[in-house]
Amino acid sequence: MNAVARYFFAVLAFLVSLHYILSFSHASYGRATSLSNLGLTSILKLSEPSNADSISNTWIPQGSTNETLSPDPRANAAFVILCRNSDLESTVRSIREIEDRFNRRYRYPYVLLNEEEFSNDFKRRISILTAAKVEFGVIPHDHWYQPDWIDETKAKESRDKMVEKNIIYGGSVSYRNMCRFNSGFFFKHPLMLKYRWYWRIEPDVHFHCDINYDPFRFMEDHNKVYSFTITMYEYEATIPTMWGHIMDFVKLHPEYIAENNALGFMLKDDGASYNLCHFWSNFEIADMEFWRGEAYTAFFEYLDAQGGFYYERWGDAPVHSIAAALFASRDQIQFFDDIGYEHSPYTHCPKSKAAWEAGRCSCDQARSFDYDGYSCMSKWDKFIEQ
Ligand SMILES: Nc1nc2c(ncn2[C@@H]2O[C@H](COP(=O)(O)OP(=O)(O)O)[C@@H](O)[C@H]2O)c(=O)[nH]1
Ligand SMILES: [Mg+2]
Repeated sequence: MNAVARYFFAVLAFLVSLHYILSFSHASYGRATSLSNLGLTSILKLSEPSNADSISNTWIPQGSTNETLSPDPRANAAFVILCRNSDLESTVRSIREIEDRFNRRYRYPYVLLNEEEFSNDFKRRISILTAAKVEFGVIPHDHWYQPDWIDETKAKESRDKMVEKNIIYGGSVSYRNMCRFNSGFFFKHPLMLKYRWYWRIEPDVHFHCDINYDPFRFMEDHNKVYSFTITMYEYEATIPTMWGHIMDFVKLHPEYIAENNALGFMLKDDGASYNLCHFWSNFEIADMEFWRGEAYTAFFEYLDAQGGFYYERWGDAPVHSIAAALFASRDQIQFFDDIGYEHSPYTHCPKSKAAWEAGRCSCDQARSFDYDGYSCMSKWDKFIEQ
């Protein structure tokens, strides 16, 4: 190498070293000369490592910064999803939506329950959807299957009659298992015992609006026990004797009835009978301490002993709803107008324009179920205003 070439390489080495020293020691110099600022990222089709996802997934407690992490202000809560392996795709869609609209900022855990083991593929496809903890549980046999003391001949006769009358799920035993499980057992599952609050989600439901606050915290801070987004009439043919049994229970246990309860919302004929209004329980955010408490435990055991989950087709929606109306005070029942929610065929879309805008809702307010003829919302409005 001649002297000129040696000189050229020495200068080049000096300049390269200087560039690296300045890049590390002076951030502004480093930024100014980075690939992206020189416009090279797109030309080279390089994607800069992005931390956007981890930033939006990082849950920062309100009122604090990353540097001053305060104790977790979240509620002791979880999502609970009852489903089968065959519900995989529809469960993926529901979780994807609640993550996008709410939970990627809060990371509340999920509990998925099934009467049989979830497959490895199911667990793999669900776990990838969220940064939150996901647990998969098998339901204990006696929490799910028809008890031995149910007279199967009588139960079958009733199912056959319901099929003749074209009553939805009239012939299904598994549907009855599901309704009884949701009424009296999900909150006793070992994976649920560590939680106080739950948010029930089903496969193939839709969350139409951003939820810009924590509904669990709202429930806890405002002393609520039960909440709903849709209320409607029950099919009378599925619960012909339920109300009579409930009134018998009330006579036996007047001590459990709450002051200022919401029963008036469900009465007709001057209080003589049930108007069939109930909260649609495929959406629920509620306090499991309420279901685990003395009043509801006695209530569920009493109803279960009548056999109506199998001799008729009692749904968990009227069971939960009437219990909430009896054992909670009316102001402990929360209607979440701002949670846009759809379970086919009905959608609740926020009535408030401000809520609809703040939630960037994808639902059409004009098509909300609230004031449909089959909805009990106007009854609730009137009741709550009294
Ligand atoms: N593991 C399990 N889940 C069920 C079964 N039947 C219903 N479910 C779940 O129970 C919930 C209600 O059932 P669904 O068919 O949606 O009833 P509908 O909403 O009343 O029409 C959903 O979360 C279903 O995934 C069943 O046999 N096994
Ligand atoms: Mg459903």
